[in-house]
Amino acid sequence: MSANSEVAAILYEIGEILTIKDDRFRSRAYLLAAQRITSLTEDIKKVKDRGELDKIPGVGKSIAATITEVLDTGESKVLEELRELLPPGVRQLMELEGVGPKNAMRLVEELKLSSIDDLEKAAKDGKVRELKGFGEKKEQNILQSISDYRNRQTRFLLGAILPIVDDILAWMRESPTVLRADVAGSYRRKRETIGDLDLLVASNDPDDTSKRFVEMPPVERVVSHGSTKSTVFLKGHLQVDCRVVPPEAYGAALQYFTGSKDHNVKLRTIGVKLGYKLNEYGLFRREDDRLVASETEKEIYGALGMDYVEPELRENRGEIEAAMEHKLPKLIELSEVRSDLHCHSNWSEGTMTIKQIVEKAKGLGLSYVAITDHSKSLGIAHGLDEERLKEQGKEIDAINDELEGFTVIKGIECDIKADGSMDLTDSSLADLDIVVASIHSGFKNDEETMTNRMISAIHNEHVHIIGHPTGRIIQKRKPYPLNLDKVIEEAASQHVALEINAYPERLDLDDVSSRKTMEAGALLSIGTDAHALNQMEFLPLGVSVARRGWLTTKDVANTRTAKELLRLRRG
Ligand code: DGT
Ligand code: CA
Ligand code: CA
Ligand code: ZN
Repeated sequence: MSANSEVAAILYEIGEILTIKDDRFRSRAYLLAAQRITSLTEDIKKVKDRGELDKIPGVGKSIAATITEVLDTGESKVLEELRELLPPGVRQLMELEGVGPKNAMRLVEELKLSSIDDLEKAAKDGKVRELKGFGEKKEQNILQSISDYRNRQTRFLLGAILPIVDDILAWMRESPTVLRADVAGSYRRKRETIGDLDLLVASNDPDDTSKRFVEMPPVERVVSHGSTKSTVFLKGHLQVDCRVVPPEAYGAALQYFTGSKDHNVKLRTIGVKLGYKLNEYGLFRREDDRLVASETEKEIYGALGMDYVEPELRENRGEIEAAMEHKLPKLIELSEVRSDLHCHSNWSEGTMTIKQIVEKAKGLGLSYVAITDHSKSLGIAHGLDEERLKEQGKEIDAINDELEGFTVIKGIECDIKADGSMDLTDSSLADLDIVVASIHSGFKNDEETMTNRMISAIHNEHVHIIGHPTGRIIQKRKPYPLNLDKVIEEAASQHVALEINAYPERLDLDDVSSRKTMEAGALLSIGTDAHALNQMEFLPLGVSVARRGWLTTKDVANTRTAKELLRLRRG
C-alpha cells in the first residue's frame, strides 16, 4: 500500500467511528480529508517534508498531526482509542458493503453478535428483518454483501495477475525440459477475476519439470508435489496448480483445463452424440478407444465438426452452436487497436505530461491518443475549466506540429452533472475532437434519475463516448442503479459509443454488457483511464473484455483511424 492510501485508510476509519459516536462535525472533517488524500497525486511524505500538510484543502492542524504521526510511526493513537470504544465485531461488520458504522453498531448490540459469521446465521434465521428499519430486503442485501465479502477474499483481479503469470511462464520456459507452458483456466479465458492459476506444461521429464515448478521464486508454501501434479501458494495466498503432460497430449489437456466447466460439459455431450469420448488425455472413439485427436485444440474441435473456439468465448454462451454452424465472430485483436481513447495528463489528476503520453503510446504501437482530462466540477482532480482547456488545446497543437505519423486528439472526460447537463459549455466542447462523458457522483440516486441523466448526456450533440458506463468497481462498488438496456438503445440511435474502461478495477462495461451493446448496434470504445504511464499498459485488458463480448474490428471505435473517428458521431 502506498503511504497515501495507508494514511487515507486510517483517516477514513477514524471518520467512520466518529459517525457512530455522533460526532458529526469531526467525522465529516476526517472523511473529507481521507478523500482528499486518496486523490492526491503527490506522495504525501513529500508534502509532509515541506511542512505543507495543512495546506491540503480540508486538512487542518489536528488532522495534519494525525497524518504526521501515521507517517512517522505507522499508527494513530486517536484511532487506537476509538477502536477500544467499539464492541467487538463492529469493525468486521463495517467491511460489508452497505453496512455503515451505525448499522454495524446496531446489529452487534441488538442481535448480540460479534462476527460476520454470526451475522450470516442471524440473517439466514430471519432475525435481521425483525429489527426496526431493516426488513426482508435489507436482510437479503446483507447476505449478498457477505457472499461478496467472501469472494473478495478469494478472487484476484485479472490485471493484478498478468505480471505474475508472465514471471511464472518465463521461469518455466527457461528450463530445457519444458517444451511448452501455458496458464489455462479462467486466466486463459481472461475472466475479470481469477480464483487460482492452472499451469499446464508439456515435458519429457516430468520429475525435473515439477521440481522446477515448486522451486519457483515466488512460492511461499508447497501444498503437494508429485511428478505430474503439484500445487503451491504464492504470496498473497494465490494458488497455482501445475500439471505436467506429454507433448502429444498437450492440446487435449489445454482444452480440458481451459474450461469453462460449462463449455466442456456441453462439448462432451456433443462428443457422445458423435460416438466419442473426450477427456484431458484426448478425444477417443467410444467403440474401440482409438485416439482421434489430442495434440492440438484445433484438431479436437475439428473432429467434433466445429471451428476453433477462442478461449475468451468458452463460457457456454452460444459459442458451441456458432462454432458448429461456422458462424463464430472474428474477434478483435490487440494489434488492430490504433489508440487509447481515455488518458489523464498532469493538466488534471494524471502524473504524466502530454509528451510522455505520446512517447508511451508510440512505444505501445499506437498511432494516436486522446487526452481526456477531468472537467472543472471535479475540483479534487484539478478538473479543467473552459479557459485551461483552451490552453491545453494550444499545447496539443504545438505538439502535433512536431509529430509525424502520430496524432494527439483533443478530448475531455466531461462530468455529467446531476441534472444531466454537461460540466462545460457547448462551444467549449465543440472545439474538441472527442468528448467522453462520465458520471462521478450521486451514486445513490434512483434508477430513473440516473438513467435520464445519462440519456441527456447521450443526446448532447458534442458527446462521443460514455465513460465507465455503470460505475462499478470490481468487488468494491456495485453499478449505480441504471436501466442499461435503455442507455444502450439510446446510444445506438444517437451514434454514441459506450466505453470499455480498461482500468483493472473497473472493466466497465463488462463482457456481457459489451456484447449486448454490440448486438444493439452501438459502438464500443476502449480507454485505459490511465493516470500514470504504466497504466497505459492496461489496453490489453480492455481488448480481453471486448473479445469476451464477441466484438469484432468494426464494433470498436479504436480500430478506426483518427480521421475516421472524428466522423463517427453523425453516423
Ligand atoms: P477459477 O479458478 O475459479 O477462476 O475458474 P477456472 O475456470 O480456472 O476453474 P478451475 O481452476 O476450478 O478449473 C480449471 C479448469 O479445469 C476449468 O475451467 C475446467 C477444468 N475442470 C476442472 N475440474 C473439472 C471438472 O470436474 N469437470 C470438468 N469438465 N472440467 C473441469
Ligand atoms: Ca483456475
Ligand atoms: Ca484450479
Ligand atoms: Zn472517470
